[in-house]
Amino acid sequence: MTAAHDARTLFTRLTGREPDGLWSAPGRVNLIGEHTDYNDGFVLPFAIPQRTVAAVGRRDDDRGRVLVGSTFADEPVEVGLDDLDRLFPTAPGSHPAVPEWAAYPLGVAWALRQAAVEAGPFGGLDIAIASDVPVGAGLSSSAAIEGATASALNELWGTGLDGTTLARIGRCAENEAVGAPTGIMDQMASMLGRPDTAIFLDCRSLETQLVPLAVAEAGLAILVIDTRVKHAHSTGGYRERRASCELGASILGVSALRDVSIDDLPRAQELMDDVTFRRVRHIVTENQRVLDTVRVLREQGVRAIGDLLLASHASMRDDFEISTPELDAAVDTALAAGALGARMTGGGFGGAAIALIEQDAVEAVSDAVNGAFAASRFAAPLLFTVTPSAGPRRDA
Ligand code: GAF
Repeated sequence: MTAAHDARTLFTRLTGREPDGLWSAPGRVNLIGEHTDYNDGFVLPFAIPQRTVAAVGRRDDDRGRVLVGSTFADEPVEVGLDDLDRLFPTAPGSHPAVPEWAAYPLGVAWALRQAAVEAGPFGGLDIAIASDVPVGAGLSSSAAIEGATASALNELWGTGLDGTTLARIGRCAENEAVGAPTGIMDQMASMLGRPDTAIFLDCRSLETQLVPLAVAEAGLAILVIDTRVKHAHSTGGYRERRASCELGASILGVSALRDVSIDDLPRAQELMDDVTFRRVRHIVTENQRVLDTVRVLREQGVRAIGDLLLASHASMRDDFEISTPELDAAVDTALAAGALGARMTGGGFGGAAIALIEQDAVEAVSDAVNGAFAASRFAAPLLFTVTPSAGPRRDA
């Protein structure tokens, strides 16, 4: 894996020694269930083979400092462990006090110390990060950084926390250190990933069920179409969508849209403006589509979920309005070239789409998508297939 090599090389360059170990965690694709997580709803993601690696070593000075460097950045950042409490939390809507890339691993160190105070004192660390997960592609490169860092610190600091607790720590870093108001789907997908399996997660209880997703066994492939239109969740549209959902829930008198059913939609339409209603309708119907997808996967297998993927995309395009011309072109072209289903995946406003296709159609669908993007003068997309893969691990 190139990320492992890059993380080790960077560590040695920064510190002049070898790391104590290498820990990695994967990015994710969300099969279905978008923007439902922060509405206490349902999601169905899986971990992908692309991983982020943290090369980490204990410091032998007594300064309790963290030095963090990354192949994303020119300069490493060094802070005292006690200074983390001064740097974070980041006020909602403002920028972190350290470069944003560094707020992910440093935010994990901060949140982990808070969650396991009794396990201290905590020694200083040097951390070098490298990633094979494309950044800004809607594939959770940020959750992969958080998962790799949390796994390393959990072992080196002897805190012994479980995967769900480490996912909560990752989300805390994302919300309170980076300042991105995201849900917990990505961290749970990264921490709990398993080969050939999707993670059905109830975002209210954090209960999970493993759903078999043996795509290759069914003669199929999942093609990722990264449009290379970068998105960020700390700003703009993501925050606005979340606020609309909260407004819709408060108008309906529920704590979260999870508590609204499809039968409630006519009443919702009478009570709120059209935009808020369409945001609500996306969440309510998307929750149902997740439940339907789990049932169809179990009863009929992966070949039968294509229409649910398409309905999800249409809802994100028309009701939630988080798609882009590039994502719509990716979905439409894949479908015209024979895909069983396709949808944008992740937070939207850029990033990637996925297409469920026959294994022997990868080249034809890829050619069609490349051709359509060139004809529309879009940037050339990045195309690759993914299989549901394992969660975090120690690599060396
Ligand atoms: C991003 C967020 F980080 C997730 O929590 C989730 O809301 C997703 O967008 C949309 O489903 O990945």
